[in-house]
Amino acid sequence: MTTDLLQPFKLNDTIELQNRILMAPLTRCMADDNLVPTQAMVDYYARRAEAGLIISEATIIRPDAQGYPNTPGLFTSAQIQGWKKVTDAVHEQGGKMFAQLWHVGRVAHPHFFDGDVLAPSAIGVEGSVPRMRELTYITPKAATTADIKSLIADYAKAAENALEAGFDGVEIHGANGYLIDQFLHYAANERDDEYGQTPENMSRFALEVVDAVINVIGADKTGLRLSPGAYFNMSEDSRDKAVFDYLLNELNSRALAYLHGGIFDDSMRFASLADKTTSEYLRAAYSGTLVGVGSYDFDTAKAAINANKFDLIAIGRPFIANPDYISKIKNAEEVVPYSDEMLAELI
Ligand code: FNR
Ligand code: 8K6
Repeated sequence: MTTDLLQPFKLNDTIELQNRILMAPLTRCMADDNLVPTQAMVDYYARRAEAGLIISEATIIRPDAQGYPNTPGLFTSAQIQGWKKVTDAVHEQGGKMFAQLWHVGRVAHPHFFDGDVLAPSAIGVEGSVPRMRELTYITPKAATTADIKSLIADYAKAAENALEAGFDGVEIHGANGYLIDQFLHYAANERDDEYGQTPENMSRFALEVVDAVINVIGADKTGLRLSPGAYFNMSEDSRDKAVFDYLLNELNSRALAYLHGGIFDDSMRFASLADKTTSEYLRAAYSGTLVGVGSYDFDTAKAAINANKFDLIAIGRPFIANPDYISKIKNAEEVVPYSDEMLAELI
């Protein structure tokens, strides 16, 4: 029997998706200067409500989480009210939406806030802020234990704020070289305390964030995105796999809503993951619902789901190019190809 991606999928006892096609989280840098979602963002998301689940663009949990211009937040009441307009509009159209909770760690830039750039260790990245090339990255401060406790509390607070803003749940952004991922990779974590050096210690921050969020909103409303292979603002280390093996084994007992791979092209193989792709590695190590992503189209996603490579598909760039992606798929209409120039405006 072949799985129809356009039929409903039960994530768990409390959340049913209208289909298996998720809108991937897509940073657009279009919030206002107080990092509040705008009416254009309300309309943009509402047009995509036919997705099984919209995952919001990465949304910062507090001021020092910011590394790109005009990325929305979830820590002021104006931001919560702004997101409420988005979620109301998505719900009116019959859709569901999770907020992606973000802290960029060492990729933050003090141009955007007062205070330190926090990371697991004082190891910087080369390069500069996209779209603001004059802002080169600085060497971060290694977070103290007190900093770590406050970061965890702020993830939990942002999750609580997300529910107040009407989101159906949250996806913790643990991928793509940002704060949580920095703890999980040897290239960014040289700590010698209980947050570094061993797989158990390096997984501790991720698990403490996950548990703090679950504690506030429930595992059924909590998803997590991970990039076991280093590919963005991060370099590979052959020791990384043991960290993810440990972490995923721990996550197997937590009944998350889903686990989502963080990758641009899921055909990419990682030497550090025994030459597996992101989805192959995650499928083998994780027993719960898995979201595949990374340069899939409807047909390749359908084949992969039917081959049991993952359970749900997240579609990113095609959703930027096609607000009506789902109805185009339903009607077998041609999908407009994505191009980078499309990032200039929300359609
Ligand atoms: C992304 N991606 C991304 N990932 C994430 O976890 N949070 C984010 O905010 C963003 N932002 C973002 C912006 C833009 C412009 C692009 C192109 C990508 C990655 C995205 O979720 C997805 O993993 C990739 O785009 C691969 O999927 P597609 O586009 O091949 O379907
Ligand atoms: C302007 C802010 C945008 C921030 C989100 C990141 C979007 C980046 C899109 C470009 C693709 C980068 C691909 C990196 C993959 C490297 C694979 C080797």
